[in-house]
Amino acid sequence: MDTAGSHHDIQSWIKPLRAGDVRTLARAISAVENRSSGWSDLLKALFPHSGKARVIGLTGPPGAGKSTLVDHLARHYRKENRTVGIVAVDPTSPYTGGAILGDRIRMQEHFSDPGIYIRSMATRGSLGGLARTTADVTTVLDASGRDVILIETVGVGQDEVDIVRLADITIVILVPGMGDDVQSIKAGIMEIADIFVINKSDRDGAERVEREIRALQSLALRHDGWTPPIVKTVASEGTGVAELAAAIEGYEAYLQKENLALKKSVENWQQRLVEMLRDAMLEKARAQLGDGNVARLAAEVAEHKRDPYTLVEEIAANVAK
Ligand SMILES: Nc1nc2c(ncn2[C@@H]2O[C@H](COP(=O)(O)OP(=O)(O)OP(=O)(O)O)[C@@H](O)[C@H]2O)c(=O)[nH]1
Ligand SMILES: [Mg+2]
Repeated sequence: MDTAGSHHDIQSWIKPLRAGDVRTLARAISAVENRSSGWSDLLKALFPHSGKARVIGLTGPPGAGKSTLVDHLARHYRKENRTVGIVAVDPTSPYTGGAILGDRIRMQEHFSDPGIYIRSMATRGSLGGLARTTADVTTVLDASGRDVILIETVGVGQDEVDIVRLADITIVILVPGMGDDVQSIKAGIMEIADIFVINKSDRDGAERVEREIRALQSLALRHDGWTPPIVKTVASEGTGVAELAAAIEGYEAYLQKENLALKKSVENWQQRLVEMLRDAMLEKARAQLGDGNVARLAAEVAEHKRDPYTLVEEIAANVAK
């Protein structure tokens, strides 16, 4: 495990990191991911240099072809001479640090190209929460000068909704043969899609998925007036990738024209600031109470010797001091 070390060490990272040094980048990401000492100083120093990257989130069910698509998109952006950072987040996996086989294989393929940096993250309940850690890692990549950041995450629950909220552009990947599953896909996922991809369109049923998406779209129009395009792909053959890249460009143009990127970012920060504040306050309260005392207080409440309302008020008042 890398440790960030002293404040002085961290300051010495800023320059190489901003110059795009990959080793420093890897170290900085580890420090942030592991919450090694000095992680917050690092982010404080890097934050002013972030905000330039285009962040694209890709989510969808397990095995939908997310990694394959990310891979093609990365190559596409490299051809345009843009540098790419890839964060593969698996909220369902208990493993962390490149334990995802498919991503390892790709990592080797791209090894010779420092213009593509890939990082895998996992472990639900990671320090500070997976969504927050992903956000912080994205900030590091952004500050290091990556032009495009692709965040891949498995679509299963709230965590990845939070994760894709980080993105400027969210791509939801569906596949044929999900039956009525499109209907049961969480409403949240439908709402966050800026672009739909029907991957594995070489299989039967792609048209049906398209019809289902259109039906759902007609029920709930987006408040910003954007109708998410539907792109059919066969990622394993690279088919439709150019169309997807064009759809991304189309949405980028729309964001710019309507000045929506900032608005989205404000909404995102509104939520993140509350979460960060909640975490900080809770941490302070825990530190003040001390470990054993929570159990003792819980026992007193359980035995009805104390009421929890007054107790929480008192603790909150102390934290605010
Ligand atoms: N037939 C077909 N197979 C595909 C297509 N795209 C990807 N695959 C295959 O589907 C499998 C899963 O692809 P991945 O890219 O790893 O999917 P993923 O969504 O990243 O998977 P997880 O990260 O494990 O959720 C691989 O064997 C791919 O080769 C496609 O368009 N058609
Ligand atoms: Mg994958």
